[in-house]
Amino acid sequence: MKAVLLALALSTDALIAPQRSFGGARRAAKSSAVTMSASKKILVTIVDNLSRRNIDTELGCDSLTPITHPEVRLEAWKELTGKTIHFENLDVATEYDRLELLMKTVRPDSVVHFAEQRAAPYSQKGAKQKRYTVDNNVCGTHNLLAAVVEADCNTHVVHLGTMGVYGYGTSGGEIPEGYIDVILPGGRESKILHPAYPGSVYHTTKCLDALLFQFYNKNDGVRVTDLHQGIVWGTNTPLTGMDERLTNRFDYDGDYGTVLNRFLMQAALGVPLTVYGTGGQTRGFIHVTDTAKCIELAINNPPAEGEGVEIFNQVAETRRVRDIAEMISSNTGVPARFLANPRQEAAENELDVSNRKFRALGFEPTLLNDKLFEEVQDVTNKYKDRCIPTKILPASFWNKKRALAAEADGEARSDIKLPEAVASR
Ligand code: USQ
Repeated sequence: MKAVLLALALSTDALIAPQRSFGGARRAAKSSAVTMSASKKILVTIVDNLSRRNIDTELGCDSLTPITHPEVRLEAWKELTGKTIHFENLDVATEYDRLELLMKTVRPDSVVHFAEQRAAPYSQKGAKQKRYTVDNNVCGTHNLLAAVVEADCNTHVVHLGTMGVYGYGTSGGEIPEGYIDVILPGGRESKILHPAYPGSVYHTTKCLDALLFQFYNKNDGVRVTDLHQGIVWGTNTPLTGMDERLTNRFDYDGDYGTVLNRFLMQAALGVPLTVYGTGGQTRGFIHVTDTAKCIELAINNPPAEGEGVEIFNQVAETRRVRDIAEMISSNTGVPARFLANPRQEAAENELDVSNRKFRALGFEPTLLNDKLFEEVQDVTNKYKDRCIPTKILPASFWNKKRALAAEADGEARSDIKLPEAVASR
């Protein structure tokens, strides 16, 4: 039996490939374990327009880890595994006809949709980046759904969403996986999508995606799994770690670097840790290897025909930003520096997230730990000469008030630099 997996890539430069052959589990009833039936052959196609590389040029920055050309990555994969991954250079958001043809030709069982601009700060940089994020993300998702319907291929769409759709106010209770039971006026009971409360243009596009999924699911029966993912940390998975040519991106800059990776990298270089505001923001975290495992679980457990959109919270644990900074500081001796927050966000929030559905499918979360921290710091040490220190400071501001606050914070900002000894080497 042959299964086809299409990965629409933009936000990652990772090779998207399942870690083992997986069964064609159709989840007839909600099962409590991953169903692995007879192994089947997986054909993987990556669809990518390489736009993340163009954004590097725009920002004058690059991944700390060197990223090879797609051809080199695919050759390395073939050399190491004997397997071929097909590559299609296609812009999902603008080349609809080619996408539809691809869907009709390949007829994939599953599509993993990563093809979105993924950085909240970049999406707040200015009108150009706001418009690009909306155009790219919303049109890309819509084109994919329309193409699934036109190709009549019954493809299961697995989408990388975000925890940020729920917002980060303190809700006073646990955030469920996607849906909440409500009592409408008149005492009517209903189950609805959790209210959307995005904190950036980027997060807003993921809320809009959720509505598109709801509509195409209701109208055309498209099967969708939306993964509300927390902040990813770490560098490689066991597969991308096999060879330097397969290495994942490691973004450390103020626009694309995510908080934990930034702190680990700053600590490795001796740069004070850039805590925004009071550091009282609580967020969900997940290691990159767990991300890959969760996607595999999602592919293996598609919703049954006629079921609503499946939503999982792809989060291992929640942590407060200043607690993470403290943990890294006490391990490394590198101090934290509290900067005026460039973002319009709650200074302090609690966050209690359910991931019970994912755990029931077999997800065993990797928690923040020193051994994995060391692995990230080894990678940062190896490539530290590629770091452009001026790119570490936050460079996008949510609004004028936040930009002015940063200007007034000149002294703290001027501390964010390499220690003399390292800088003069
Ligand atoms: N932060 C700092 N210092 C830094 C960087 C960030 O204090 O140097 C703070 C931010 O103010 C924010 C928190 O750390 O409160 C998280 O920021 P982040 O840049 O790590 O994550 P975020 O912008 O929320 O976005 C990232 C990914 C996005 C994903 C999202 C998951 O870029 O693709 O959807 O994490 S979540 O945050 O759960 O919505």
